[in-house]
Amino acid sequence: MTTTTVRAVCPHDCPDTCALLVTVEDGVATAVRGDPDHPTTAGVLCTKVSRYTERTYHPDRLLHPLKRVGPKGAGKFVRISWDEAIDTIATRLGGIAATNPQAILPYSYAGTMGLVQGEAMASRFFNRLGASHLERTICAAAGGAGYKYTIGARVGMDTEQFQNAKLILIWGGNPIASNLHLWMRVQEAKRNGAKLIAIDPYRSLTAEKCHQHIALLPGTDAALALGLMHVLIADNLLDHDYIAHHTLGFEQLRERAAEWPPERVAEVCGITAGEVVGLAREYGTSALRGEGVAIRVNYGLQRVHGGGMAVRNITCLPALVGAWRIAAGGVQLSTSDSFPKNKAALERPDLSSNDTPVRTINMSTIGDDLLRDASPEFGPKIAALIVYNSNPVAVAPESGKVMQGFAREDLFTVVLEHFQTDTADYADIVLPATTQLEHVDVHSTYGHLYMMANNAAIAPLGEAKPNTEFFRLLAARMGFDDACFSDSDDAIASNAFDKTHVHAIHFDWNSLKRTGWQKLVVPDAPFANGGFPTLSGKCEFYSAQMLADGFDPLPAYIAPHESVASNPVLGKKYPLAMISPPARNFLNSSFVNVTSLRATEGEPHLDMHPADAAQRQIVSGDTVRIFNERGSFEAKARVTDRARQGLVVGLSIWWKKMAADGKNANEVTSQRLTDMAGGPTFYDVLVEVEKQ
Ligand SMILES: Nc1nc2c(c(=O)[nH]1)N[C@H]1C(S)=C(S)[C@@H](COP(=O)(O)OP(=O)(O)OC[C@H]3O[C@@H](n4cnc5c(=O)[nH]c(N)nc54)[C@H](O)[C@@H]3O)O[C@H]1N2
Ligand SMILES: Nc1nc2c(c(=O)[nH]1)N[C@H]1C(S)=C(S)[C@@H](COP(=O)(O)OP(=O)(O)OC[C@H]3O[C@@H](n4cnc5c(=O)[nH]c(N)nc54)[C@H](O)[C@@H]3O)O[C@H]1N2
Ligand code: SF4
Ligand SMILES: [Mo]
Repeated sequence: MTTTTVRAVCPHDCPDTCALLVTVEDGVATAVRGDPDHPTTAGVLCTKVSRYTERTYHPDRLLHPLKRVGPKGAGKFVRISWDEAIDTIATRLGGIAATNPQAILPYSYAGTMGLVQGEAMASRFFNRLGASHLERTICAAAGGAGYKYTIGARVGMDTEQFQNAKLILIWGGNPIASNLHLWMRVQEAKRNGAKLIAIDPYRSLTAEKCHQHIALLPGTDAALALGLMHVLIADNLLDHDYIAHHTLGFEQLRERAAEWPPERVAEVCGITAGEVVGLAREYGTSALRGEGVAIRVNYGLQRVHGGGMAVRNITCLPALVGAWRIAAGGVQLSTSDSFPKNKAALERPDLSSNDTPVRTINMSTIGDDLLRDASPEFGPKIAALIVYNSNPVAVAPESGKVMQGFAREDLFTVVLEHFQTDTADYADIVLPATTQLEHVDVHSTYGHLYMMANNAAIAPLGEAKPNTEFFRLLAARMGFDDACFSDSDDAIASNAFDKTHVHAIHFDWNSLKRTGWQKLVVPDAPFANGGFPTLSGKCEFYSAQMLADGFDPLPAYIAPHESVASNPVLGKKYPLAMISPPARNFLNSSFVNVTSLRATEGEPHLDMHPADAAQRQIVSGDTVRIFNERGSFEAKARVTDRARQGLVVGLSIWWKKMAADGKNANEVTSQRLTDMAGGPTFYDVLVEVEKQ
């Protein structure tokens, strides 16, 4: 027997992007471990990916191309050859493109975060074809925009510094479930005497392990941050020197913050004024003592109407108290802009023709957009969808409309997948894709600062092909003969980072493949001496750019679209706020079909407060129906004070076909968008719940 160890990378949409060691015995991957030498992975994987071989060799893996023979959604398919599949697709897309290529739309997200199997060959193809452009908003658009307006880029604290902090705010995130390797550092900080405070409407697995939990109403974080500014200013808990040298607009901010005394904040957030004052004083005094005060702000809090502004307001806090002065202080939303990705080389936007402006479709409104007819404003009706690295029928909001759109008989849909997902059931052609063990890739991350290389550990299973190979074959069949359509995956990877950029000056693909990972060249404390990547070079409390873009230039509060306070009429009918954050054993909708992981989650649950349950004669174990005007789904009630009163929580994202009623939480979520950047508002939802 020959046994080898192959260096790989976890491809999933998770900030941790772990370094993997894959054991291969006679061509079969038998174990996946975390690399003990990689500083953030530290030899530990989450339960999901330690079972990666179970997912890879799953008996339901798609191994051959398929074409649909039953009605859309019924999941009836027969095997065809790759040749027939590529011919059919080229013919259909060619016909549509002859009239208007913008009737063709890619739909993809982060099923793999790899820069090669993500938007490289795929984007080249769609650019060359002249297809509509997909705005990839579904996760992080609003928060990213709010963060960038304030400090210029998605750059922040290094995860490897959190263990040195003395006060850590876990704000709108549940790292035990979704950012395990940050949590390991936070635990180390706790052992060193740090205080941990969770800010979350739900007592998540993480919130219950923190010293303090502030359970505010969903969608009100922007007000809490304004209250903190108010107290910091009123109590003079400020780093005046840092403010003077490295920020813009403090005087205007002072006036704005004055409008937000703790009592007003308490009313809006559904917490006490004491909680606001206490949090501000701890934050300010700890920072002014020169201790590390760290904020891990996550995407949970920006899936609401004012999500962009909420992240912006929070991002102002470290500059007020000079937290950035030391490496263990500041804020981290995402590290992604630290990576100088070579987008032009990967995606080749220059292949687009300059004659027609490209139409943009927001992936968060795919339901409405699939149902829209041609018009001068909208452009052509969407006639073809190529789906890869995503499962929109399960994950996109207002699912009833998404399914109606996917069910259109006149829509031609191709799905590249590992499994027969809810989305694949609606495809005309399903193509088997390779998993991370079967292809090559290179990764940047959004939770640490290492460039990562993934080697192929095993040969593709069945007739599975990498996403890149599908687009190569299709490009060739459609007569696209540009040289870039012949690039190998290694050739694409070798240009992934801009070697002229100081952060990646040492990037060399062949050596990265051997070592597996390499840290970017970045300072430990990125803004110790200011130098923010904004136009002004400062942390912008006042943002002229925001004003130019039609926003309030100062931190503000934007109420949810749907809450009892902001929409009392709707609140009367549907008095409960619903959120559907990630379940620990799933990764979005990935892994729901891995039996051992699904068994741990059990079945779809709805956590509700005892008072809300009693009012509706609901007890734990009852099947309940959660509904509003958009739709309904069923879950098993869990009566618990983990959910604050007025809030229900359905951990997600279930495959619809694995739920008893064939539905999931997205039946009731809405397609209304965030204040900034067109993000979805998954956690800005009112519902009513009744016993079935
Ligand atoms: N196990 C697992 N890991 C994952 C994922 C997964 O599905 N499962 N998903 C991955 C993805 S795609 C992402 S984007 C990342 C980050 O994923 P996030 O979506 O940030 O998820 P969480 O870290 O679970 O944090 C969400 C937390 O925010 C809370 N929350 C909801 N609404 C509000 C609000 O209005 N205010 C505040 N303060 N809190 C609120 C929720 O109760 C929950 O505890 O995680 C990734 N990691
Ligand atoms: N109600 C509710 N809805 C949500 C959220 C929520 O918290 N609540 N979270 C939202 C967020 S943050 C996100 S990021 C989105 C995530 O939505 P998606 O990005 O769609 O994530 P997944 O559901 O994991 O689907 C990814 C699919 O890609 C496939 N895949 C993985 N690797 C490859 C590959 O190499 N090739 C191909 N062809 N396919 C591959 C997987 O098998 C999987 O089916 O969901 C959003 N939807
Ligand atoms: S899902 Fe996240 S924690 Fe789990 S192995 Fe992948 S990167 Fe690591
Ligand atoms: Mo996400």
